This record gives sequence, structure tokens and C-alpha cells, in this order.
Amino acid sequence: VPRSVDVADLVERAQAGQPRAVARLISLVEDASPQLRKVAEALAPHTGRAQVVGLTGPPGVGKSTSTSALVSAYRRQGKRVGVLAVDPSSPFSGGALLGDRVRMQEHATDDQVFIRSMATRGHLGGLAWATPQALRVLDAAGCDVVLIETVGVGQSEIEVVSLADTTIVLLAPGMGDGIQAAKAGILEVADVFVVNKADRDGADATERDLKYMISLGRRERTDVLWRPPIVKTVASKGQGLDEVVEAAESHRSWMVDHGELERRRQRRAEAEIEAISVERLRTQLGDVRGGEALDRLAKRVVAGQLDPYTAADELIEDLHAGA
Ligand SMILES: Nc1nc2c(ncn2[C@@H]2O[C@H](COP(=O)(O)OP(=O)(O)OP(=O)(O)O)[C@@H](O)[C@H]2O)c(=O)[nH]1
Ligand SMILES: [Mg+2]
Repeated sequence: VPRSVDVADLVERAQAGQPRAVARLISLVEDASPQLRKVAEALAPHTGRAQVVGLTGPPGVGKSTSTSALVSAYRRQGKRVGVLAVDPSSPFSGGALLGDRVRMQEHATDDQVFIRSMATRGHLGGLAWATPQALRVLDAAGCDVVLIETVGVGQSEIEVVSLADTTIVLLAPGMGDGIQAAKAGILEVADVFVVNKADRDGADATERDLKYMISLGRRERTDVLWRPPIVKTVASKGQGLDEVVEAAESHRSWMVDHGELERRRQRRAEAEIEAISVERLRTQLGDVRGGEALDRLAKRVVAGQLDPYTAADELIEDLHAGA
């Protein structure tokens, strides 16, 4: 039996920046604990202040190294920083993953830095589910910036984009797949491009390719006023990260000036409400007549006695009838 939690007290201590309270709250939302609603309610008035910066890109491009170096850059400005490392393939969560723990070592004793790994495998809806809540915890904990790192594989980068105010897409020279990723739609989601591993051959060529592709993309989208800048970095040596922070800051100012920040946050909230509603409806539909309704309707569909549309009508009618 999970011991009961004083949510209000936890939130108060998280606001004061106590790492253990922050960690506990994230665990509560991640485990979909029965306290989740109370937590969400208690957090709501303390959110909306943090700047949410997403980092995505192909495997091995240097996301974790860059995230750590970015934390340092923000810390030089005296900012409180949260990090959510989202690993869509990992069943482990809680502490940082081993490799990331090594990379984040320099921040381990900094009480102005909160780092958390989130596993999304096995969670229905993956990122969409627990990460926004974890984000709220870090926001309420007074983080000026929250960095969300996720490996750019398919759905996850789309999801990280829906969470972030500013999305940074990392590429590296000599990564053909990086450019492939760019072609596969990563161009549209990037607010800032980073060509990391600029100490390697081919960084200039990668930058040139990117510029060319951006110019192609812009021809079709004359409404888009923001031109994503390209910043070259050597994350492993901490080079270029101040420029990345600058680029993210300019993007934020641009969004504020053009009402885009409000629009993005509105869309984000809509998507979140929708996801929660859909999830709740799914549960309710499965529960109609103790789960028997769906079962019996499916049997009739299989037997050819009923078409699935009529079956859906019946299921929804039953739900509304409170059967
Ligand atoms: N030469 C060079 N190597 C780098 C640079 N940045 C990172 N690396 C190295 O690239 C490797 C991968 O870096 P990570 O930060 O783990 O990359 P990642 O994108 O987080 O990787 P995944 O999370 O596995 O997708 C590590 O060995 C880093 O030390 C850089 O600027 N130059
Ligand atoms: Mg990583």
C-alpha cells in the first residue's frame, strides 16, 4: 500500500527548490498515482513561467553532451535549470541513465539543476502522457529553463515539438541519416539548428546542405517569418553553447512579439486535454457493462451479424445510458 502523501506540502517544498520534493512529485505523476489529479491541481497556479527548450536529433549526434553543456551555459547566467531526458526505448526511469549520469556528473552537486530521466516505453501515448506533468513540476519548482532531450526517432520528435516553446534540432557532419532525418520533416520542426561535432570534417558541408534545404522549404512557406539560425558547436569541449542559448533567446523574443508563444502553448494545452479525454473515454468504453459490452459486440462483428459502425453506435449509446 503506497503511503499517503501531503501533496500541498510537497508542492510547497518543490517550489522552495527542494530536490527530494521535486523527485517525489515527478514519481507521482510518472506512476500515474491516484494522487495525480491532486498534484496537477496543486501545480497549476505555479506554472507557465519556465522556458521549455526541446533538443532532438539522430542517435549519437551529441544530444546528451549538448544538454549538459547547455545546462552550464544557462548556469553561467544564474538560471535554475531542469532537464528531462526522455528515452522512448528505455523501460528504466527515475535516476539518470548510466551514460547520461556520467555526462551530467558536473551538475550533480548543483542545487539549481534538476535532472530526471523519463522512460516512455510501456506508457500508452509515450511522451504525451507523463512528460507534460513532469514539466509542470519543474516549472513550479522555479526552473527558468527546462530542457527536454529526446532521441529523434519517429514519433518522439513530433511529441517533443508539441511540448517545447523552442525546438533545437541537432545534426552532425558525416551523418547521412541526419540529413535524411532533415528531409523527413525535421526541417519544419526546427526553430534552431545545431551542427554539432564541428571539430570534425564536413561541418561546413553540413551547414551548406542545411542552408540550401531551409531555402527550399521557405519558398513554400512565405508565411513563416522566423528563419531558423544554424549554430556550430563542439559540445564535448563546451564550444558554441552560449550562441545556442542566444539563438533560443532570440527565438523566444520573436515568438513573444508575434503572439506565437501564446499560440503554441494554446495548442499544447488543447492536445493535452484531448489526450486525457480520449484516454478517459477509452477506459469508460471498455468498462461499459463491466467490459462485457465490447466483448459481445466484437463477437457479433466477427460473426458477420453486425457492422463495426453500428457496433460503435451501440457501445456509445450504452455508455451514455450509463449501462
Ligand atoms: N568529436 C566530437 N564528439 C562529440 C561531440 N559532442 C559529443 N561527442 C561524442 O559523441 C558521442 C555521443 O554523444 P551523446 O551526447 O551521448 O549523443 P546523444 O545524441 O545523446 O546519443 P543518444 O542519446 O544515444 O542518441 C559521445 O562519445 C560524445 O563524447 C563533439 O562536439 N565533437
Ligand atoms: Mg543521449
